[in-house]
Formats: sequence, structure tokens, C-alpha cells
Amino acid sequence: MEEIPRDHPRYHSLMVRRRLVEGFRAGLVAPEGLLAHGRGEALDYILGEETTPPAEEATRAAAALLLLSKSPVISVNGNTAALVPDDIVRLGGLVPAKIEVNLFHRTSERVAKIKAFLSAKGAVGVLGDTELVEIPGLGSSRRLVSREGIFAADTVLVPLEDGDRAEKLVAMGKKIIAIDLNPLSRTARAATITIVDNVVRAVSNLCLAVTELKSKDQGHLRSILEEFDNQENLRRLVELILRRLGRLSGLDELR
Ligand code: PTJ
Repeated sequence: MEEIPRDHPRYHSLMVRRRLVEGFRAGLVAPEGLLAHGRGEALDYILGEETTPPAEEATRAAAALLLLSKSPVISVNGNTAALVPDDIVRLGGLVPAKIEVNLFHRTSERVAKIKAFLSAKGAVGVLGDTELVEIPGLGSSRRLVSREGIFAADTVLVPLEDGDRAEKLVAMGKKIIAIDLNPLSRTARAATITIVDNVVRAVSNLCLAVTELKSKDQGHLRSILEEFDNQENLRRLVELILRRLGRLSGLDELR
């Protein structure tokens, strides 16, 4: 691939794109994953390409929830595997949480490639290819989940979801942590906790928050959760977007 000059103003963003394209060429990422990333990039651009205070709060609440859970699972799709494989493996070890490959555009070949890729990064016992059962009422291939993984989980971390699975998992009584740059998406609205941030920053921040909170007692973790209100957090994010666009367009009253 051609060299990206380090002094390019969009260097970081171009390097993230490169990781995704390499993941696509290696058979980890679905073609649709490239399109989904473009949508995410546009929202990230509007959010200033940085972790916002509401996202920080959501990340802290998510870390508390993961640590309080008895059987947490990290659901991994093609984009997540290509963009943050090391952080996913690290997070799985820190919590600890099981890792399960779960794809919307599912092929057994891509599941196997993602599993092998994560295993080569140090993940142990990656789920998603055997002992599959169905999430009730879900039509997409995402319904196929591991019996001892997502199906049995009390909390599922779902980076970059595509819509209705989060709702169905909540209906099954599970707690859902979504990572989604779109605060208006169905996933963001349905989740117990939504981290509106780029997965590239969010998973690494989650690792930091879990490390910090790991030594705290359960009462402390519960109080973090009780203080967190997902709908209010999403509302603040939309407000933040409005203010930012207002500032950029020079509309004083929105400053
Ligand atoms: O690997 P597969 O087969 O499971 O497919 C994965 C994709 C992402 C293609 C599939 O889940 C899909 O089609 O997702 P959607 O419906 O495009 O939704 C993805 C959501 O993630 C959108 O709300 C995007 O804004 C958001 N998103 C995209 N890139 C990022 C992101 N959120 C956080 N960080 C990103 N880098």
C-alpha cells in the first residue's frame, strides 16, 4: 500500500481506514463494514473526533457493569476485530469476559478467520463457531449465538451493532453495553449503556476504566451504575452535537 505522510492532517483517520481495508483484504471485514465505517467517521467528525464527557461517563458505568456481571461476553464483528483486536483481547482478560464472534453478514469462513486472528493475538477459547442456538424472534444471522457465550450471558458488550439484536437481547433479560457513534440509532436507544465514541478509543478507555475500578467494592460499582441514566446521556450527546454545529456555523444562540 502507498505511504501515508505522517504530516498529513488526516493521518490518524487514514491509518484507521488502512487497518480496516487490510482487514477487508484479509477476509475479516465484510464489504458492508467499509460503508458502516464511513457513517461512523462522519459522526465522529461532527463529535470532534475525541471522547466527550458523556462518553467518559458511559465508559465508567460500562466498566462498573462489566465488573459486577457474573458471565459477561464481548461480541466481536469484522470491523471490531480489524480495528481493535489487541484491546478486545486485553479487555477480555481484565474483566474477565468471554469473547464471541458474532456476525451480521455471517459466513463460517469469516467466523473462522476472525477467531484465528483473535487467538493469534492471545485470546483463549473464542466462541461463536460451535454449540450455536438462536436468539428468539431475530431474523438475521446475528441470531446464531453460542449456548455458553452470548445465550447464557448476563451482560453483552456489542460494538458496532446493526439494529434489532440489542432489543432482543434486552428482551431476554440481558444488560447491553453498546459502542456506537450514532446516538440516534436503535441500538443506542435500546442498550442499557451506550458509549457514543469511536470503537478505536472506546475499547482502550474501557480497559483503563476496568483497571481503575477493579479494586473498588461492589457497593461503589453499584453506585456508579445507579447514577448513570442512558437516555439522559444520549440526550446530552445530541445537545453536544447541536452546540458544536451551532458553533461551527456561527450561530451565537447555540454556543
Ligand atoms: O462483521 P459483520 O458481518 O457483523 O458486519 C458489521 C457491520 C458493521 C457491517 C454491521 O454490523 C452493520 O451493517 O452495521 P450498521 O447497521 O452499519 O451499524 C453500524 C453502527 O456502527 C452505525 O451506527 C455506525 O455509525 C457505527 N460505527 C461505524 N464505525 C464505527 C461506529 N461506531 C463506533 N466506532 C466506529 N469506528
